[in-house]
Amino acid sequence: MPEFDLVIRNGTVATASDVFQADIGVRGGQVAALARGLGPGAREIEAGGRLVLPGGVDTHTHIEEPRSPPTASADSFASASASAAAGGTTTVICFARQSAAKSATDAVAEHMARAQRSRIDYAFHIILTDPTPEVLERQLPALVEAGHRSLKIFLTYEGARITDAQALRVLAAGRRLGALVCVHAEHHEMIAFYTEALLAAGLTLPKHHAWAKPMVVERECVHRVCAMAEALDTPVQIFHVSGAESAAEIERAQARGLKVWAETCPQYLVLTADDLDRPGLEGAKFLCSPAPRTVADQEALWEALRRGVLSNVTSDHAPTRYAGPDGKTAFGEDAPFTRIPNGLPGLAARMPLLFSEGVSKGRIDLQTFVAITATNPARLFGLDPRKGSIAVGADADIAIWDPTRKVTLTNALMLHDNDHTPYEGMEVTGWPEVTLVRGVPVVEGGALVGAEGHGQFLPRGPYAMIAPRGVFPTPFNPVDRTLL
Ligand code: DUC
Ligand code: ZN
Ligand code: ZN
Repeated sequence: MPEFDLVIRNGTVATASDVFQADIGVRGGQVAALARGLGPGAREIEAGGRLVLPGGVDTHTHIEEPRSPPTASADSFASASASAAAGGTTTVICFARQSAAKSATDAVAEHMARAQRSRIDYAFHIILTDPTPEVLERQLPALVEAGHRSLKIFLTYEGARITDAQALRVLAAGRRLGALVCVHAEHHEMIAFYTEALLAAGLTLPKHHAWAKPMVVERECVHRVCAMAEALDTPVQIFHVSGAESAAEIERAQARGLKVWAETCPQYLVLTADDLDRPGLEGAKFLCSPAPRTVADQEALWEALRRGVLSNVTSDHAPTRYAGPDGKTAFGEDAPFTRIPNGLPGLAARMPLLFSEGVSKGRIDLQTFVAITATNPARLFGLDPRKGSIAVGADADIAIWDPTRKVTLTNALMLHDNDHTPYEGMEVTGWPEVTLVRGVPVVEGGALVGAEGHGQFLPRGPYAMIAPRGVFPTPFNPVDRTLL
């Protein structure tokens, strides 16, 4: 009689703090035992010579998000979740987008319906593009109570951005309700000024996208968001930090004691602005916002990851096909950079790139890799102790890695519905062989074996990590309108 549904035997288990030899016994989708020499399982996986890691938690993914025609997202929940699992990721947080035309309640309900096809577990950030009193005071409290404990705002992008005055109201709502506010931080008016000037000067190539939003545009806005977070004593996460100057702003805010967390993404660790300058419209494959920067910025980001200034690495998965009427080239080969949809596919590549460029090349240790790809994001977004680590009682979300396998990245390996990967041809060392979600294989030996609909919604309750500090610049609390 087997003692476990599954035993993973003889592997090297890594968490954010330890690396040790152990078998893992799985029962009912959870880790039931963690010790050497466990009894038999109904199924056994031999993991000698392999790393047994917590499945990745990717907390910034655009999955099946409706877009303005003609462009469209290249993935469904079925394909995006397959892609995530191909790269060792077992949980995603994606976006339900409220707009002037749609209530936040409806946006969440519609996205929940789409997510029923997910093969891996998921939660939502609620994007607020029209944060009216009705949304903030009536809809949001119920949505947060239902487990949607994070909000996203854009300070740039026509049609999505909100003003600083609106951002302050969202921050106040996040503080009152216990929801973490995440911010796309770039100075909208500076970008608009630059863009108008570049177009007028005939500088319209993909590489000029990076000229339209240089680092100062991001650095200023990161500083402003930190100041707003300080003024309202509200924790925030800054999304997709792209280089040294923004990382320095974040470090300054953290040194002041603020609860400011920040992520970066693989595109800022392995691509540069030069990639946008590939022949023809090829550079469109690398066009994302913020723009990729320089090699010196990449090294500054690694240093910020090592020192904990940046706490997590996400994909910002936002796939658009290159070809076709809804693709990056929808407006033709001569399209100006302003007509090229922003965003890169990255769900599958995130962990292999991080492992290879980070662990295999000696930039970070294995525990840091686990921390920034799984444990920290799970904690930051209230998914722990169920997600983000390997521990008795946690979900058996596990990626079994061959740390020595060399793989040349191809689009086919990504298991997404996109027609390209910006990482085509890159060689990585280290690859996930099996990805398990709650003990059930989703990808095994590169083949998709997990069923659509296996994924579960992860409601998130209140959690201490994002509790405000209770520190304001004056003895007045402007959110609750009380004296301290
Ligand atoms: N930048 C974003 O902010 N979102 C999706 C794609 C991108 O490049
Ligand atoms: Zn963004
Ligand atoms: Zn994004």
